[in-house]
Amino acid sequence: MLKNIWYPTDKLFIGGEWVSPAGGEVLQLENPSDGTPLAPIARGKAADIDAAVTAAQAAMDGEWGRTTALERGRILTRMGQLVLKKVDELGIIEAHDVGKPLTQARNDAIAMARYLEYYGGAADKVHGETIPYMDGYTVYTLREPHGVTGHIVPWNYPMQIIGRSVGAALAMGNACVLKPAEEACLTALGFAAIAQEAGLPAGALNVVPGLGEEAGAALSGHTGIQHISFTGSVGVGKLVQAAAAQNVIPVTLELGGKSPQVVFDDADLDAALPFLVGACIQNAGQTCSAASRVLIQRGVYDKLLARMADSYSGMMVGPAMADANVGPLISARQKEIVTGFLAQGKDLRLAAQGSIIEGTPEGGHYVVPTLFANVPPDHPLAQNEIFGPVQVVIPFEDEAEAVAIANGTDFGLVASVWSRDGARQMRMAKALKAGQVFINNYGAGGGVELPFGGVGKSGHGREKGFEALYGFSVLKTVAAYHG
Ligand code: TXE
Repeated sequence: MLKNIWYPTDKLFIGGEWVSPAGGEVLQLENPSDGTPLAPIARGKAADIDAAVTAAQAAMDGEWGRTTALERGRILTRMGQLVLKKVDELGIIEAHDVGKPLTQARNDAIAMARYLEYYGGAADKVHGETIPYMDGYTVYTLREPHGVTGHIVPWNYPMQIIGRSVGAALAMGNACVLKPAEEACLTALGFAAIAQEAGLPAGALNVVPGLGEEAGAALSGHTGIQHISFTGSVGVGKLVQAAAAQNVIPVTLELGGKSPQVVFDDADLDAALPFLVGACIQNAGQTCSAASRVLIQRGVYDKLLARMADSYSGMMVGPAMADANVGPLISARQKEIVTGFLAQGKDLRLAAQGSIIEGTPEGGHYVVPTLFANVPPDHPLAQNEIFGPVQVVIPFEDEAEAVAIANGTDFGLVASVWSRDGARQMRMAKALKAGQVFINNYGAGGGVELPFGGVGKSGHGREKGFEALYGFSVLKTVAAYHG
């Protein structure tokens, strides 16, 4: 059991209060590092989602709806400052709950604080415009909140995803109902405690943990929400979009990918190497933007593959609190998915694998980082999101082939290009099918300012940056005739 949590973990946060779920049931969280029970959480269901949506609507009609943009920004800024004060606590909680190495978990808390700082600063800087029109008219636009927004988040980066999605929605004046993942939701509840301490008016944020098919489905199909933001699997994303369609509300879907890094013969290989490996292995490969495919031009293929293999051979897997390179996967189920993919790779050339730290608990969900070479682009391991520490390397001859392979999956989240040739960089940036393309880097440090989202089965809509604020608001046109 995890000690030193300063807020209740087996309650829902609705209307500014910690309450028990209507059905009185709990679910048990597990520590992925050793498989032991971590904490009981509330099993929220449809009735609780209903109560949360009602509380959010009441907030829109009450104090929160009257809160000025300036004040919303100040509250978010205070929330960010409180998160920063609690970075150590939140990092430890997340490391236990998600299983990610402590340093990565701590960095997630810092990122959440940064989202709150950014959206706090932006809250009073989003505005409409005046439009020159026919004589006798004054026309202008207003940016208004949708109203009640639903947020269904996964377990892989709870703090970052809550920061970017709920942070932007609150900045625009929406009232939020957040359904965190049943596998990891402790920091979502911590976020509620921090909102309360920062003085966020009651009902502006409501947190209802529970199962996807119960609380999640109830939220996405609720007639009282005006927008839904979902991060998770493609299959559930389709269900969420279908449910939203019944109520004709907008949806933001962030569904993961099979992101490629494309390395040309003229690339700076020393600079590329840490990104090529690190961008896949971070969080044990359980990252929507994981660079799970590396495409290497023939001229440097053998040399670079050998260096990547060396990195893999040195990688250590261990419990989150041991702060190894790679932690466990989130659950036995996720481990089963990943080992199933590894079994499909039996026919492939195994380039290298990492190893497990001695003394690592048997009950944890560990998979050693695995690198496959010479993988055919249409192989299942080169086509499917594995969501584990598994990377495939694919050779290519020329630019045209690189583009065809890179674009040859159903996904389109992130891509990167490694080359010293400026014209090629520009051609590739245009040709790659992805929501974001990085040139001679991967992820650009994850800056909160950079809009983020996918094309194809990676989803639609943009989070992060200013773009998210437009997504979490509605444009109203006002045309006044005054003669
Ligand atoms: O995702 P789910 P899972 C991918 C990744 C992974 C796979 C399965 O490939 O292997 O999805 O992971 C809620 N209505 N990603 O099973 O089920 C659920 O409670 C409404 C990529 O964890 O999509 C949780 O809060 N909501 C991804 C959230 O959806 C429902 C991150 C995500 O769970 C629901 C996670 C329903 N019927 C997984 N069913 C990324 N883009 O980063 C579940 N949920």
